Amino acid sequence: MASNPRAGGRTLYDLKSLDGRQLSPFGQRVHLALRHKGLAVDRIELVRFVDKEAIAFAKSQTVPVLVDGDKVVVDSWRIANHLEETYPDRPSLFGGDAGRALARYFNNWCGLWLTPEIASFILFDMLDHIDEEDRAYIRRTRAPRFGPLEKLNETRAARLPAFQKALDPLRLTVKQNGNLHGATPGMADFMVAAAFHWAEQSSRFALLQTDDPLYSWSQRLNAPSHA
Ligand SMILES: N[C@@H](CCC(=O)N[C@@H](CS)C(=O)NCC(=O)O)C(=O)O
Repeated sequence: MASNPRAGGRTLYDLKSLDGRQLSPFGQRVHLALRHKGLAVDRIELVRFVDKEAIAFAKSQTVPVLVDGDKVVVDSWRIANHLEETYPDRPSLFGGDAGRALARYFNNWCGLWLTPEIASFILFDMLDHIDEEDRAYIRRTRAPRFGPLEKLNETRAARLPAFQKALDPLRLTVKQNGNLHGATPGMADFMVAAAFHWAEQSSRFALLQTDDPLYSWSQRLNAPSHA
């Protein structure tokens, strides 16, 4: 956590789309965490993928970056921890240390599996919502991992059933608990649901059938005001 020379209020640096879409799953999870805690954002600074100088003050190459008073916090997991520690009297994101430890699993699962997996279905379509320079940047930086992005769309329908099947443990848990965290959603829910929100914002390709319990759960959590 660095100290911020331009301190004051609460500012969130998030990804910019051409048309006001939420194109960062990591930004969206911070929005959900802030809302859960009842904390407002004074300013949202939208930056393109290529606008690295806009977040250089935070020594970061990625968004989200939260400036909260005189604190600069980089990385959504760290932001969640910062919010939990700084605002302990607000509704909890983790429900204690054990909940935080288990939520870390979901942070890793999202980072290592869910987000790249979802990207393989929607990344090519996401190019429609970013400008020319960002498009070139995404193509160049994602090709080593995904290959040519248009090829992904040729195989995605055939890959979908395996993806949906891999969500069975998540689906069953949500069915049994209501949310991952139980009756009240917490950070694990926000991290996972935000990834589905990103997919919806980026592409018309449906990852979940509308009768899937994960669909209604994700819609509820990402809705402008969720229970
Ligand atoms: N672990 C980071 C990941 C953040 C991340 O990957 N952000 C993407 C946007 S969704 C980004 O800024 N990418 C910039 C780039 O690819 O150069 C977090 O949880 O905040």
